[in-house]
Order: sequence, then C-alpha cells, then structure tokens
Amino acid sequence: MEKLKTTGLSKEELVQAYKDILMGRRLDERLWQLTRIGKTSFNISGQGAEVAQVAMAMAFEPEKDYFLPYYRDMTATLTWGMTPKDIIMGSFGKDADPSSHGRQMPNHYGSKEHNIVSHSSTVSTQIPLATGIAYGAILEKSDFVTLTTTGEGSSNQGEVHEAMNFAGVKNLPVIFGIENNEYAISVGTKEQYAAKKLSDRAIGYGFDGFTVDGNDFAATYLAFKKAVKKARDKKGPTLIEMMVSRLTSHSADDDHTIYRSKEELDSLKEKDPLLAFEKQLIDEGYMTKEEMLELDKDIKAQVNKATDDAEDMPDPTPESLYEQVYAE
Ligand SMILES: Cc1ncc(C[n+]2csc(CCOP(=O)(O)OP(=O)(O)O)c2C)c(N)n1
Repeated sequence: MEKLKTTGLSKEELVQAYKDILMGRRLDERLWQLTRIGKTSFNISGQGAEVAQVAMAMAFEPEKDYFLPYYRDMTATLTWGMTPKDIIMGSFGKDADPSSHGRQMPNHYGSKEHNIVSHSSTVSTQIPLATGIAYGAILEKSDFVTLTTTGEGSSNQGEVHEAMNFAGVKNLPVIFGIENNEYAISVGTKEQYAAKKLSDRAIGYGFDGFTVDGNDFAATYLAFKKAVKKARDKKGPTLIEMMVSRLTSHSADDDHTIYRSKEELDSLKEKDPLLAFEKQLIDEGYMTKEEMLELDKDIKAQVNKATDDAEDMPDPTPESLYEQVYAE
C-alpha cells in the first residue's frame, strides 16, 4: 500500500476522509436494517467500496465539478456534499428528498445543489450523459471536470463504448470510474469479459487507463488527482478501474450465499477496506484506536438523529404527483 503521506493531504483531511468512510459504512448498515424491519423497501450497498469512493471524490472540486454516480456510490456522494439525512429521506421517499422528492428508487442519487446528476435504473445510462456534460465544458469554455462511475458488468453495455469513444474523439474533460467488485449480481468476471484489465480498453479509445487497488486510499486518490489535473488542463479523459470488494449481497433483495462459497464469504472480512484503512491510519500515526472508537459513537448518534429527522419529514402529497417529474 502507498503511504498516506504521498497524497500530500493534511492530517485533518485524512481524518475527514476516515469520517466519511465510517459514515458511509454506518449509514449503509442503517439503510439495510430499515429494509429488514419493513420501514423501507430497497437498499443496494456500497460496503467494501467506501475507501475507493472517498479517495476518488476527494480528488475533485465538488463546488464546480459534476458527478454522475451509479447506485453503489452513496459514500462518494457524502464526500461530494450530500448529508446522511438527504440519503435517508431518499430511502423513505420523503417530499424533501433532494434526489427526486420521492419519485425515484432509493440509491439513485441526485442533488442539483451539488452538481450530482441522478441516473436511471437501466444501468450505465449515466455514461453518455456524463460525456455530454463534459462536452458542455468545452462549448462553454469552462474548466469543470465530470466524473461518472459504473460497475464492471455494466461497463460492457454498448453505450459505454460509444460514450468513451466520443470522449476520446473530442478529448473531453471526463473521468470514467469503474468499480470492479467482480460480480454483476451473481455473475462472476469470467462470464462478463475476457480482457485482463478493463482499463486496457482506454487504449482503444485513445486515452489513458489505469487499474488501481481501491482498498489503497493513497494509490486511488493519486490516480484520480492526476486524471483531474489532466482533464482540467483540457488534456483529455481517463478511465480508472478500481478493484473493490462487495461485502454484501447485490441488494437487499438478493442472497449471495446461494452463489458465493462459504470459504469466499468467510474471507470477506479480510477484504474489508474500512479495517485496512483504520490499521493504516494507526500504523502511520494519524489516529489512535481510542479516537476511532469515540468517533464511531458520534457517527452512530448522527445516523440515529438523521434517521429520526428523516422519518418525521412529510411524505409527498397525492396532489403533487405530477410535480418534480419534469424541469419547470
Ligand atoms: C440495461 C440493464 N440491464 C440489466 C439490468 C439489471 N441489473 C441491475 S444491476 C445489474 C448488475 C450490474 O453489475 P455491475 O455493473 O458489475 O455492478 P455492481 O452491481 O456489481 O456494482 C443488472 C444486470 C439493468 N438494471 N439495466
């Protein structure tokens, strides 16, 4: 693993990264729990990808850059500016939910305030949209950068190739992130693609591609930082494949014990990036175990409050059915 000091981030920034990672994990656990007690209907978890997501998001300037996430990117949207209450209101389908005012499925993140563009349930539709927004930066002579993400299975969709090809042709300021968790629901990588690395595909589009260990905070952050600088300098797109783990079933409606062996399920704890990041922060002298336990208490209290506050918010009224569907 790259040492954290290679990032050039301050101690405060690294502690903030840890807070976002831990909040992502605790909030996800809460969202999962809410489905189990029948208070919400759906969750699709990013547990196992939090370190990669925070490292990725920290390389951008959320006040001006655009983000078109996929459904597992909740933790990245927190770093980008969304709040735990925003997220839980989406799961409860509340009127004040910034993602869609309760019109979308949960985990379809959007926030006009934070330049986060919601995607469709039809996977990878965000990739051509991101390419279009990046083209907008050229037409407007702006220096904002666009980030979009998807899973490795969805990256095989036709429109992904079309969008990446166009981004290469026009040399657009867009970064394509693939979170490779080695499963598309129950289908493993061998049945998904024959390439060794998905980042190699970038060669065919005429731009750079890298594969990074998404559990390695510094390596992931530095890869995105370099890609953002390149995009901001109008030197073209980058494809970054992050190798991550999927610690949970595909979604709250799936049971991965049916298609993952007992040995594999038992080994998931070893692949937990939260534990690895905690060890790294302690070993490299940024935090102590005691400080982490204190922080965890505080984060759990914040999640409890966000849950209560979100649950108390009003539902959309039947009369407002046709509002918030089209731009007005
Ligand atoms: C066009 C389309 N085909 C199929 C589906 C059903 N579907 C939803 S998620 C998913 C798997 C996606 O896997 P991957 O891209 O690897 O992402 P992961 O969920 O593993 O993060 C599929 C096939 C869909 N939503 N849209």
